[in-house]
Amino acid sequence: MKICVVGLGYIGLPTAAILASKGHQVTGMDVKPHVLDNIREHGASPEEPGLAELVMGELKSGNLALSDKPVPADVFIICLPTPILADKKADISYVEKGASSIIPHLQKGNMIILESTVPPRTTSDMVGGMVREAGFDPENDLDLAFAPERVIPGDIIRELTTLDRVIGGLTPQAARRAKELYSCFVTGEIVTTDSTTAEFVKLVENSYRDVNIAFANELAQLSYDFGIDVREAIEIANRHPRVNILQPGPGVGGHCIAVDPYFIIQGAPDTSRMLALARVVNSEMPGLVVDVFESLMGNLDGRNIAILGLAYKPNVGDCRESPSMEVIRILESRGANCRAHDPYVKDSGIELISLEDAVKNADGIIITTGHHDFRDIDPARILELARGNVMLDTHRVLDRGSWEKAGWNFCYLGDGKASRNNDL
Ligand code: SAJ
Repeated sequence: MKICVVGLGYIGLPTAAILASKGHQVTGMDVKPHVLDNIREHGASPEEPGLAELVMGELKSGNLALSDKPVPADVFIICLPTPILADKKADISYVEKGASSIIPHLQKGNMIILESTVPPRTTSDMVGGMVREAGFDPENDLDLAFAPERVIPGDIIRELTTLDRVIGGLTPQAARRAKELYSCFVTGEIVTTDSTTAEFVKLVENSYRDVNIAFANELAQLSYDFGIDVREAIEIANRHPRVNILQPGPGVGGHCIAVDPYFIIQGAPDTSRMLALARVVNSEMPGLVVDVFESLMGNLDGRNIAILGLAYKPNVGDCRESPSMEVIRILESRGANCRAHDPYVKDSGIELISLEDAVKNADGIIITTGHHDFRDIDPARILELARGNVMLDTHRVLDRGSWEKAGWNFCYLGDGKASRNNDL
């Protein structure tokens, strides 16, 4: 089949390359010239195992072509971003532009598949409405489907091909046809439904995780009320066969879990009470981090603070919606001078320096991302460089015993037992 993949980001590019590897004639299209240049030169980021080789191989084989405009095809797959606006509503303008750019190429019998995470009813109302305006009957002239991705960056190729998928069609025939296409590379089960249910399912998966992390984070907040160590309590509670509490931390980041619940909330704000509250609890965590730190350090005004970790989660370089940024913002609003180090992050909008430079003359240190590399930091060496000795580990990556032995005033986030004597 001739397939045009619109948007060559972290989902569009691997999807285009995998479809090409199954013998389809794929054109990957992106409006950004530097995205196309990068793909031509490097294939893909080396952080994604196997992807660059796959892309390069398919470009060479001729099954994958690149273009800055959509081309006529049997199937159009839209993989464009849906960021969140300042008012916490979904920004579907990229999807809207992408859909309108393929309309001049549409012919009866074509299929349009939307992969971008969108508010429920976007496939039927927005995409359906656009094709109707262009003179097509969205149910009879075309097949419209929604096929959300579920992959985790760093393991995209494996997850894209092996995870179960949900595909929702505007009609049962559209769902069947999209399933047939995806069956060429998905070894997991493909469950079909209507497009609005599939949109809802995608949002529910990430909202489920957000609510569960909020539960763990609320326990961390409660640990200071009751003088318990939250991780110890969770570990013991999780021994119950039907209890599986997640881990608390400095908040929830990333472009999915911290964002997707709002796509449900915007459509039904009065009913989405638990989702909204989970967002509130998780968004409070950077403030708790700074309060705990302040209780250890005293007044933060004029203090030098080293922030270790800007990425939103361990061992990746992605800073989108990272709680570390909010921790820095709050510290600076209380007069602190922050210096940040992250071995994975390349571009964050915040100046990044070496570990040594970040901790030099620091009055205190906060571990804001649980990068495994941080386990190798030598506490004695860091104490020599620093000016103070306060360390707050929000992810429990460091070994408290060895840091205390080296002379650090060491604290884990959510350890209300150790904070009993502090004025939190
Ligand atoms: N986090 C905690 N405590 C935990 C687990 C995670 O505080 O116990 C925090 C992390 O530190 C991070 C945030 O949550 O800040 C999100 O990280 P994550 O690893 O849970 O998820 P993402 O955002 O990298 O990827 C999610 C995944 N969704 C689910 O697990 C339901 C992934 O499968 C989706 O494909 C992806 O969102 C997406 O694109 O929607």
